[in-house]
Amino acid sequence: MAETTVFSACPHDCPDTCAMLTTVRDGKAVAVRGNPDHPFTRGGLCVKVNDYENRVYSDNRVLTPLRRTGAKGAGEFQPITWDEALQEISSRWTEIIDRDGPAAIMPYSYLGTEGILNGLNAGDAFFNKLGATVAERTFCDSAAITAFFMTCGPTAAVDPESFVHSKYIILWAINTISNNLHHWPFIAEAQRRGAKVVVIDPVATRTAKQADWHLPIKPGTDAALALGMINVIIAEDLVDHDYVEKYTVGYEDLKDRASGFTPEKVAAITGISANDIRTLAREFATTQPSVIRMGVAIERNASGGNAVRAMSCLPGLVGSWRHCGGGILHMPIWAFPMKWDDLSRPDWIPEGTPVINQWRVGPALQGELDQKINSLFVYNSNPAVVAPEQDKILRGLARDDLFTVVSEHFITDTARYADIVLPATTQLEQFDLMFSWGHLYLTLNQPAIEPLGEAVPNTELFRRLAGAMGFDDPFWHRTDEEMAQDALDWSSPVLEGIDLDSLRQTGYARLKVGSPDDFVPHREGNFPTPSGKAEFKSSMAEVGNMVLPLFRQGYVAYQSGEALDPLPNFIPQNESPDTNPSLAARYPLNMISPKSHAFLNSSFGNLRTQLHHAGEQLVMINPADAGERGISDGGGVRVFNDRGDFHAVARVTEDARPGVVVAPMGYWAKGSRNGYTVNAINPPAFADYGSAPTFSDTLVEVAGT
Ligand SMILES: Nc1nc2c(c(=O)[nH]1)N[C@H]1C(S)=C(S)[C@@H](COP(=O)(O)OP(=O)(O)OC[C@H]3O[C@@H](n4cnc5c(=O)[nH]c(N)nc54)[C@H](O)[C@@H]3O)O[C@H]1N2
Ligand SMILES: Nc1nc2c(c(=O)[nH]1)N[C@H]1C(S)=C(S)[C@@H](COP(=O)(O)OP(=O)(O)OC[C@H]3O[C@@H](n4cnc5c(=O)[nH]c(N)nc54)[C@H](O)[C@@H]3O)O[C@H]1N2
Ligand code: SF4
Ligand SMILES: [Mo]
Repeated sequence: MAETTVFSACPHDCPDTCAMLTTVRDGKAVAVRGNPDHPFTRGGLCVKVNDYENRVYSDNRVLTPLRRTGAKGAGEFQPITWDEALQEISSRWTEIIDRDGPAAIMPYSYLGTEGILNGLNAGDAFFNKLGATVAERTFCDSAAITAFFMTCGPTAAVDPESFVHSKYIILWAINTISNNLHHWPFIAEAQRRGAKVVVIDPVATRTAKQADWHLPIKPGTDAALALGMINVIIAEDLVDHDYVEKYTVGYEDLKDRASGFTPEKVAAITGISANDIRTLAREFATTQPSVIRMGVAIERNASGGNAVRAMSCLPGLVGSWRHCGGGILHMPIWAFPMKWDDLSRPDWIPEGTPVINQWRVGPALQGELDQKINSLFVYNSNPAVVAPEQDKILRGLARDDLFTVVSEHFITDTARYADIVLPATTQLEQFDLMFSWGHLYLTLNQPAIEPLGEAVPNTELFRRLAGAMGFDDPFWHRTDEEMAQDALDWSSPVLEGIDLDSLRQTGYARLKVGSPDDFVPHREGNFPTPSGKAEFKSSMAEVGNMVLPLFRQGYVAYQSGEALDPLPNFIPQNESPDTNPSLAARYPLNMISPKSHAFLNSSFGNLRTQLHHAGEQLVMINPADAGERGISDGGGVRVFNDRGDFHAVARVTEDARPGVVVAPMGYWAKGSRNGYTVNAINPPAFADYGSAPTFSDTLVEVAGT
């Protein structure tokens, strides 16, 4: 029996970007496992991807193009050929372009795969050439990135592997063991060597349970906590004055701003006692190297960007940046020498093309925005589940006059509404290269098997669409490997000695950025900010709110022009007893919707192993809140507010702090008893920076069913 092992890479939108080994027997992938040689993967995958071959060979895979035969949403289709599908798409689009202009077509995409070729930017060049509406993708980290850039600039900042050297680790709004699993061994190693691990999270997550100290903060109040820490550090003179003087700007202004955030005042806002705030600040300042690892949920509130601004000031204030394993870790992705503009071709965007933020797809499909959308093209995403205003999205997708095309592995809740479904390959059937937003390795993914049925990678999908629309630029005639040559700056010093040939030998390569035992990029400042220093007072605030090019089809970074506060501040949640007492009287509970342990966003929400693990849509509620409402563990409940409702099973547990209910996201419609999930009731409002969502600012009521 012919058996080979192929270098693969987990495609998912997860900071771990695991290097996989795929075992292929007689042309069939029979198993995947983590590459044991890879220093971050260390031979293990996770509950989502351990049986990836079952995703690949699932009976429910879409393997040919399909045309809708039943009503929209019924999920009834018949197979057609690629020629028929392309013919129909090009004739419908030509009709729409002639009648309404190309901006009536809107792409919708995110990170179904994170591959450099098939992922985030895979369709940008095509839609830019077409003149379609520019779809702004601020799904994840857009507020945090903006805030981090304003303070520290685009820097990898801390090697996650360097955490073994840390002595004080704050895991802030991150559920490492569920969402960034492969970072955990480095943290656990530090803990064994004597480090203290602190988790700041409203929920006693799997991660919080392994920590030395869990601070169950009220959602949306982290900016106040960080400012309170700054207040204590300055008041008790725990400042590294030498570092502050040489390598930071705006100390006096920050001192002024933080003076209002006394521990007592912050305790009232955050629900964390003044004593605990003092202890946290003192320990963080004096136990070096101290480090913060922030999660994505930190940004999902009215003060999210400001929280990251304040947190990013902390290491400069106490000099953590001097040490290996000290500082604040956001996303090491900035170390990868990406050529975003070559991938996206922003130069092809016709002047005056409208921009619609993807979070607003519901209103866009309802015709509530200036630009009318008459065709939606979805790939790498599942808006029916992942975006707020679910009801508007579903009603929009049901519109008879909307021409919807979805490229997918499965008939998702979105694809059910498509006029045409196109079959996409999985990672085992395609070539790609992976950057990472959680470590410093470039990973190769070689095709392990032939594409199943008529599935094609996104690269080929857009080549075919370009052909159908008559685009004949040489850009569309490149092979995947030629595209990989163009997508990165291979002459960058961080890729010295690394090329596709060397990657074929090893499967992955660490960027040439020094070793994790001596990765201290900001020992002497050197921040990639306008001043070259850590900017407590941000000079970039003047240009106003930003959305970065990679989120915008390579469009020039959008700047609102309206200047931001140059100093971090705390802004109360949009929906809270303080800001909206009458709403809070009717809907007294604060819902958050974090990631599910067994799903990857909505991916795997249809697969047996992962569904078995996740069960049906659940909501965690504290015994005190459950008792008041007569809700018992395992009982059915309705979670609702003025925007809508969804049904769930109650899990009555002290793990949720009083006043907070926790409904993991990612369930498909059939995972909930009434066909709606958390995003039916999440708000459409944006956070303070970067058009990030405000899912943690959601007031709800829960009632037994
Ligand atoms: N298993 C699994 N792993 C994943 C994913 C998945 O869907 N499933 N998705 C991937 C993606 S796309 C992303 S962006 C990352 C996200 O990774 P994380 O940032 O870890 O994401 P979340 O689970 O949304 O939130 C983390 C924690 O923040 C807490 N939280 C919510 N609101 C607040 C708040 O206001 N303040 C504080 N301090 N804590 C708060 C939640 O209770 C939760 O435990 O995970 C990636 N990894
Ligand atoms: N309430 C709430 N909502 C959230 C979040 C939250 O925490 N709470 N998190 C937000 C975050 S952080 C994120 S990142 C987004 C994630 O939102 P999405 O990126 O939309 O994530 P998925 O739901 O996993 O959908 C990806 C889809 O792409 C498909 N796919 C995979 N590979 C390919 C491929 O190669 N080609 C094509 N054509 N399709 C492919 C998969 O089958 C899947 O259906 O959700 C956001 N929504
Ligand atoms: S989802 Fe994350 S942890 Fe799981 S295999 Fe993929 S990269 Fe690794
Ligand atoms: Mo995300």
